[in-house]
Amino acid sequence: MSDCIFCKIVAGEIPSSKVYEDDEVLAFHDIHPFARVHFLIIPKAHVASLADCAPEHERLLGRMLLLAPRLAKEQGLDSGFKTLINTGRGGGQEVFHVHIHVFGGGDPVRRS
Ligand code: DGP
Repeated sequence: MSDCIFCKIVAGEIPSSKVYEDDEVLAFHDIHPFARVHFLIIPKAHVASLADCAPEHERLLGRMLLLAPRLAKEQGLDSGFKTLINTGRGGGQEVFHVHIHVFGGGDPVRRS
């Protein structure tokens, strides 16, 4: 989608601090971290939110979720981490390209 910030990151039109990339998934550090380590896992293909995912996205969502512990460990979150998926305006979603927040480190993180 031409006006989607995360699609622009996928396309390399906006720089990002990359954590992981394969042909379907990209992970990069959040620009406004709320923990010592905070990155986002996104699909490269545009899907607006979790509520817009369909059965065809099941495998992709599973892949994204399974990447969380692996990448968290690689980022030094050895003792654990939090995951968050904001969905819809009422769910606090600001960027309408589905993403998993993965964050932790430092003091315990309480944001829900
Ligand atoms: P959410 O509220 O779940 O939609 O969170 C969107 C997150 O995306 C927010 O924590 C800040 C992050 N973000 C927004 N724009 C950019 C950007 O251009 N680059 C990066 N790295 N992160 C961004």
